[in-house]
Amino acid sequence: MHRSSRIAACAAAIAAATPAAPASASLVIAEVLYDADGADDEREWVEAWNAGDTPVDLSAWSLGWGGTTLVSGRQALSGSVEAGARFVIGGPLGDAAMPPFSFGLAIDLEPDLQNGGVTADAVALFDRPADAVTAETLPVDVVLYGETNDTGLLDPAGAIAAVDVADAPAGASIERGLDGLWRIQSEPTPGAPPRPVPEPDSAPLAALAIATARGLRHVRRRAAGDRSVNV
Ligand SMILES: [Ca+2]
Ligand SMILES: [Ca+2]
Ligand SMILES: [Ca+2]
Repeated sequence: MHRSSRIAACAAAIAAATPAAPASASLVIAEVLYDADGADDEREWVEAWNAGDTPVDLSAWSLGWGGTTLVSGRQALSGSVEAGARFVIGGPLGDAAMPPFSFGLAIDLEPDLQNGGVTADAVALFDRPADAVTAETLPVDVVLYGETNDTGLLDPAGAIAAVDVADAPAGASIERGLDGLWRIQSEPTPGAPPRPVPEPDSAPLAALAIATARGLRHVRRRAAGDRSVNV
């Protein structure tokens, strides 16, 4: 074999033996039902979404949750999430009020997920096994629900996390829309994409604009005839 051919063959062999750099995994929390209608135990769940373009092996990931820290509860994960797929963790009991769905990982989340309230609670996703996660571990994704982050729960950057969404009533979930914003979802979508965000009802805004225009005209008329009107 010619020397240049041997070098080319050697380079090709090295390239074949070197795994491609893994694409950055994009597993995120997509929906959480933490407050079931009736008893919560065995009926809470978390939906994860693989927003990336490669499968994610969940054995290297874990969930955490709580109100004073992100790891009052921790759950080791297992299974695999295909690119673009959604994976529901929890239960193992289903809910007759929802469309049929199956758990990717049917497991009782213990202790139960916090139920929000004035002090916000959180569910977090970690890119390491549960036994390697401590209260100091930063999550790769986190959702806070309730009113205020009084306990200083941290976001993936290590900053005090913002509260994402108000407390959902029993039977409703919190869901991350395709626009990335969290909302209360009265009709949960376990294992399925979020519903399109409804168009804001423009009628109240139009009525407000008309009322404001009328009010301004009224004030201007009075101002023209009565210099004491305080605009
Ligand atoms: Ca439970
Ligand atoms: Ca709960
Ligand atoms: Ca969903």
